[in-house]
Amino acid sequence: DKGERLIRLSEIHEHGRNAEKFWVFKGDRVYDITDWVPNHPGGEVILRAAGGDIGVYWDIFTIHNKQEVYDILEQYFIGRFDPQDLVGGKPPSEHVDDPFSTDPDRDKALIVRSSRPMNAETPASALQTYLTPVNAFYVRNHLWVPDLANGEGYRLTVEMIDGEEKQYSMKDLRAKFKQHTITATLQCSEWTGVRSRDVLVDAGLDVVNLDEDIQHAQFAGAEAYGASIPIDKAIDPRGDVLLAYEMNGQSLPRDHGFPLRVLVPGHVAARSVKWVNKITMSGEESTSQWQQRDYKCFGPNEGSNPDWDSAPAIQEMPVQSAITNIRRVPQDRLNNSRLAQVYGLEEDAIVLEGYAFSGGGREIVRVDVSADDGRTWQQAQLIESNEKGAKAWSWKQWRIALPRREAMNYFCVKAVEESYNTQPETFEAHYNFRGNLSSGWHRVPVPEST
Ligand code: MTE
Ligand code: MO
Repeated sequence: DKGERLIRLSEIHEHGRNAEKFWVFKGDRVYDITDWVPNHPGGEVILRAAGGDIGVYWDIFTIHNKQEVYDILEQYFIGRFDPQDLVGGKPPSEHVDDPFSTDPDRDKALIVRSSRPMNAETPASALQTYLTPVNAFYVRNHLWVPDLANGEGYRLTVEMIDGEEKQYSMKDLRAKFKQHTITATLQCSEWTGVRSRDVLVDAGLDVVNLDEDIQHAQFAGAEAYGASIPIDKAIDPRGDVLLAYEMNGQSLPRDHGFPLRVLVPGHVAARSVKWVNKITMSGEESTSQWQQRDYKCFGPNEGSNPDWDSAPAIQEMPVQSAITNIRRVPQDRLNNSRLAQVYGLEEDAIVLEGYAFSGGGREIVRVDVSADDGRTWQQAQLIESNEKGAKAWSWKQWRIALPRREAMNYFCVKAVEESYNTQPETFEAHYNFRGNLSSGWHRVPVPEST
């Protein structure tokens, strides 16, 4: 195209991560991405590419290979690569180390949604047990898994509001503080470690006369992730915030934060920072993308460009429930089963199973199930569990048997927690473009085969 600015490679190199403006190229097109950096869903990690070829990073972070991402980049077009700098008609290739090359191997049972970064779901079959097995536990990484060898060189730094710092090795944490185990749902697992409260007190925090300037505990992960929680939660002896080094009684796997992660029970899992290497007492929330942007919620009408700053970061989770299993039990197999007795069934039945959960340690007190699209309801049996921790940090599993002939189009479930909060009837009513906190009644079509 005539009239397009031609840009020398040396000029692009001058707009690296320490410059005022950040330039990148892709193919022979050059972009000034300065204004995009604060909006980048992956945070400031994008600055790795500043001053060079962003294409090689997209080959690594393959999540970018889609039209909406190309469209965003195009908005920042400033000119073309000067033909003087082309080699064989192409921009010179640049080599970057692939940070994902040392990611751990994963269990084949996981349902992989993206592999770089790794995002993988627990298969429904692994949700039947109360404690989800470690190998089937969902993985949610925003970046790569940091390679921290055997954890021996690992240090946790705690910074007070006056800048005073104290460091802990894994040995220090294990030797110095009382060990605690809690059962908590990210989906669901048991977590062992030491209390953040104990470490903060040891590092010099006066929890009795708390400095009013301290409002948040910020956590930094060893790759580049970060998030924060209100200080009250971090120091509440019954808040059970752990610096965890074990999961279901075994050492944390690398994907889940080896050697140390924060575990903030009752809060959105985004605050449970993995590979945590720094805790900072602060008047402010974490400035990370994941605190300021992604994990917030909006009204159905607010569209995809909402007022991010006025919405609070998601912390405690709302009440939610789901159906995970549906099976038909013919009358002759009901015999005198306890479920059949509880529900007074003497005919073909459908047994439904699932879970219910609420944040903030608020216990699930009731689970209502409907076989007729939400017209009439019955209460499911809540299954007892031996959960550990000061409050109800973990899901409740439930089970119900219903007469088969009552099944209409949909099975529905909704849960009620101890503050009598319950779930909205429809997803439409609280749809938001982030898709966050979608806690409407879970509806599952009545399967043909039942
Ligand atoms: N911590 C770091 N350092 N990096 C991350 O990408 N992802 C967060 C949180 N902590 C993340 C992190 C999010 S959004 C979730 S849902 C949980 O980790 C997932 O934990 P899991 O992978 O152990 O299931
Ligand atoms: Mo998450």
